Amino acid sequence: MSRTPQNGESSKSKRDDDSHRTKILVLGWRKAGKTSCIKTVFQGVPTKEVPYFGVTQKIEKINYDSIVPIQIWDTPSNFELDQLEVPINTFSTIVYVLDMQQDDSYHESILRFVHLMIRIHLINSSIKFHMFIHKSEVLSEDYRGENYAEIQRTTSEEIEDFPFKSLQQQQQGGIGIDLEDQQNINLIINNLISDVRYSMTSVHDVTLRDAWSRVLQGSMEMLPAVESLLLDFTSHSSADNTFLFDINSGVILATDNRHRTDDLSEQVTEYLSSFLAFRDLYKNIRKAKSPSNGDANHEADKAEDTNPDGEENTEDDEEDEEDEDDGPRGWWDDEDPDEPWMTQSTRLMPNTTLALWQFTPYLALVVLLRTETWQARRGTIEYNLTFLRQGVREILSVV
Ligand SMILES: Nc1nc2c(ncn2[C@@H]2O[C@H](COP(=O)(O)OP(=O)(O)O)[C@@H](O)[C@H]2O)c(=O)[nH]1
Ligand SMILES: [Mg+2]
Repeated sequence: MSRTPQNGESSKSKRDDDSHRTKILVLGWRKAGKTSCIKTVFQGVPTKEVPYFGVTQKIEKINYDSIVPIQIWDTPSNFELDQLEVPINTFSTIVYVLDMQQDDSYHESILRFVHLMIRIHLINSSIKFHMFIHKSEVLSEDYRGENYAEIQRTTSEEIEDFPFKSLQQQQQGGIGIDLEDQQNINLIINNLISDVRYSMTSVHDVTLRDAWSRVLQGSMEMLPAVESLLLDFTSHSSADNTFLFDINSGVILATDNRHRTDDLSEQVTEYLSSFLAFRDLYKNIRKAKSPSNGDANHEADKAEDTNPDGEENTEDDEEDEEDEDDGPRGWWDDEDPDEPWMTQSTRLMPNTTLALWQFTPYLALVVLLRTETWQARRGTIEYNLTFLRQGVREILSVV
């Protein structure tokens, strides 16, 4: 799956150039579920195939094109940081997967996480850490909550107890921080404890998408700008909440953050995935304009785009000139502004309606609002949507 038509067909050199991708390194014990966490969400592999994944033999890089292009590195068993062929600075986030049902061995896994985290943090303190406390559906609800809290508590304790001074000798002070100084150590401890994020996950429910949503949002530099556009849209449209989704993975990329709760996000994520089960029915909207299918669609669109089409022109021209080694193209390069959007609305309860628009080929906007607002103001809302779309486009084009 791919946002970028150029990845599919036109240029091998672009496909090989990963420098623009935000990189996420996935680590963890063998059989913790690393490959499952990645493939079920970003490669659309059905959950029932999870038990049949082979053991990952070598680092595998999974490219995924969303609001930002990302690359997730899946690692094999017994992976050591020294085996990385790139500096650790290459990564924006480390996701550590821990199998929560293995309560006899998870202390060992936590120790490893803490060790990795501290080593990496001392090289680059802006790298983010996120622990997926995985396979949660296996445990009973009570036991699950207990384990979850226990794992977080142990992680914090192990960070506090870490023998920082041993690293000072090992690295001969090369990290530029004096680890003999307890004040420095306290600062590092506090930063790590407060920055590390935890999510309880399972491939069998929506929690995994939610966890990825936090990871992706954490690595999106433009997130605050997109959020404020969504907030603006929500209030101008008298809606309650707005969510921007990545269609193919079903991951929320941004929300207006108003009165939002995790429960609400989960429900909306569930809604989107059940709705998307019907997505083939909606594809025809696109096909009506460009007669080809699937990825080939983009090729056809590109050919159409070479016709002058008003305001799109300047950007297209620029892109065409540097077609050889230009940066990544955005979704807007292939979109037809006159094309109708896929849209759908559901009355959930007498008073609440959920409306969805396909916002770009890769993004969907889900709006939660009062049914009477929907009935009275649909036109205004769709009018506001045009501006929201334009705003998102502007943000993405400067990144
Ligand atoms: N119960 C349960 N099992 C899972 C889950 N995710 C993965 N598994 C199982 O864990 C095992 C190892 O998964 P895999 O993704 O290959 O782990 P990796 O070695 O860390 O890449 C497989 O047998 C999966 O079926 C989950 O959410 N719940
Ligand atoms: Mg694996």
